[in-house]
Amino acid sequence: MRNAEVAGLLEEFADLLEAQGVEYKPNAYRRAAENIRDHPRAIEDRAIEGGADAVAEIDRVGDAIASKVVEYFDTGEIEELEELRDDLPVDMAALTRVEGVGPKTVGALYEELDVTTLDELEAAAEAGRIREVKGFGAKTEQNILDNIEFAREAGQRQRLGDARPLAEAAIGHLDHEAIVERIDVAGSIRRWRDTIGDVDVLVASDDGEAVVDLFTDWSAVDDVIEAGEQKASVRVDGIRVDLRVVVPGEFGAALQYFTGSKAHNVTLRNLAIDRGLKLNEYGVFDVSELRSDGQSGADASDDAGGVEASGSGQRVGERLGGAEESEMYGALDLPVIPPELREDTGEIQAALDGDLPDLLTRGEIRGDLHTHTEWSDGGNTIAEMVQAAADRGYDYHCITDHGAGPGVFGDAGLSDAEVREQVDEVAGVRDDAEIDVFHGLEANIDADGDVTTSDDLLAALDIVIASPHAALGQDEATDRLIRAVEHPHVDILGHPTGRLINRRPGLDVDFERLAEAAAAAETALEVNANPARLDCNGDAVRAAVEAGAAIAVNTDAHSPSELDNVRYGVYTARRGWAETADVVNARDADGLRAFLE
Ligand code: DGT
Ligand code: CA
Ligand code: CA
Ligand code: ZN
Repeated sequence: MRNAEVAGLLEEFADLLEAQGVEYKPNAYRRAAENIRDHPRAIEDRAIEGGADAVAEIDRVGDAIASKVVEYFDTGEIEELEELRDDLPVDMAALTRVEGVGPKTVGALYEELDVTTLDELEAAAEAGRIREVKGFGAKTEQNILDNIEFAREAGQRQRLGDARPLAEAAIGHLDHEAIVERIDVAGSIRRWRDTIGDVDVLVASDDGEAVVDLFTDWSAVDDVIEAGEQKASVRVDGIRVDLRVVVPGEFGAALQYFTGSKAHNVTLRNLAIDRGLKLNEYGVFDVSELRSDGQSGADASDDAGGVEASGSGQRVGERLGGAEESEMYGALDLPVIPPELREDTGEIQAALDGDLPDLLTRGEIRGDLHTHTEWSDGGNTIAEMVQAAADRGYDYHCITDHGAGPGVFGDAGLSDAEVREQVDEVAGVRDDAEIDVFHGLEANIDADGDVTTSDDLLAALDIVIASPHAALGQDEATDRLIRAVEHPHVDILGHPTGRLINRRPGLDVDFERLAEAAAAAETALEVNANPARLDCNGDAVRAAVEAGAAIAVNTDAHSPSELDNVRYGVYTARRGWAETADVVNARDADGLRAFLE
């Protein structure tokens, strides 16, 4: 699938047009890009088999854009895009990652100051040249300086929501082949970190070269970075994927080792050393009988089960295991520690004490508490969203369209009168629905922490989410959010920091203090499962759980398919040690009602 690649080109097209002051057209390109990215079929199949007409069948993709897509697959480039790039030879993706710098700013700064890269932008700001440009001031210049480092780092790591589907596609490509005995992801992607440096895939096979060939021949691969006998690295859609192949008898050891984190492994290995054990990527070994000069006391190779001489320095002592990850932890009398916890933040001690959390699981989520419909900026009717929830086996569903307020643009936010109108439609859907339907609102938190919907309307609704959508550049927002959490009608604080991963750092919040206030006010903190947000993140969840605050894992879905993002929220909550009992939407409908009351 090259959908993401094509979407990226169209977005660049949009940015370059906007930088030149073109109106409307950029948004048409962006909407087309979004739908091509989400399109379930490979865009290249449509373009090559059916031509522009078939591409234009995708919602919001017009004839002009469709023919550019076809041109791209026919010729390898889009001529008009090449011309735009020549006119404006800037690193648009990097520059627009700076909070407050959009395509128009990039266009102006190139025109006036020849800024093309982040380094040049920083130099211009430091020299005080940006404030001299018409339409810019000292404040904008300072803002750029403050945000440039975030933008630089954001370029280095991928969002989990982009990397995880890619990892699963890699596994799908490799898995069905007879030569692959076992396969799993490792590294940060197995730990469900919110951002990913590279994707690690681990395979058990006796024929490494065949697996490497299969991997590098994968049609999605844009670029083979390196390929050896037992490992290879490739680039797909700008994301690096590392493959390692090990013999089946060492799969568990390698999985444990390459899952990391490095800090977790260091602490675990030290624990092993204290017990006369050696833990490495090949297995777990009893080295208590070995002499201190490093000579093998026992005959290691016999016990290692036919391991070859190479690397035998690592395979010393009596082999206790390595085929299964459980043998690695088991040798230390530990249960397998869930990958999401492996950050060396107390999980090994908890495992030693028999005190690992009873983590939330995906199947325990009973309903989504934060979803949108076409009444605000969603794409579907109330009935369609409720049916989609029922299809997913949920017990209940909450409709929470946007209320009008700061940060909600155009007619996306409902007036009080519209919310009251919506009550009737929800009631109608409720009568026919297979599951319980709750009617709520996503209200807005203004810059001072006030909720901008009238109290009597909030009181009439089943559920109220309050979210920050404006003034997201505030340095210290804890008191602002505490005000919202303490509002008597607010049930859930939605996406608390307002961050957008790699795009906007979000509010600066002291989560310990916020969580204490939330616990006292019995307001839940949301883990927004939209992969662009993952907000609260794992650390914030941990603070919430420790303070006794409730968690809600919600998708903020604007369409049925986005309900499936819930897994990103569940794993983010797990990274924060959230137990089933901490999560309000892991309760049944009556339990939820009790919480809301
Ligand atoms: P990333 O890719 O930056 O998001 O983070 P990871 O954790 O996936 O790191 P990566 O891809 O460099 O390596 C995967 C795992 O392999 C890592 O979590 C731990 C293990 N590992 C890699 N290199 C070393 C090393 O030099 N020492 C130790 N102890 N472990 C390593
Ligand atoms: Ca990695
Ligand atoms: Ca790696
Ligand atoms: Zn929302």
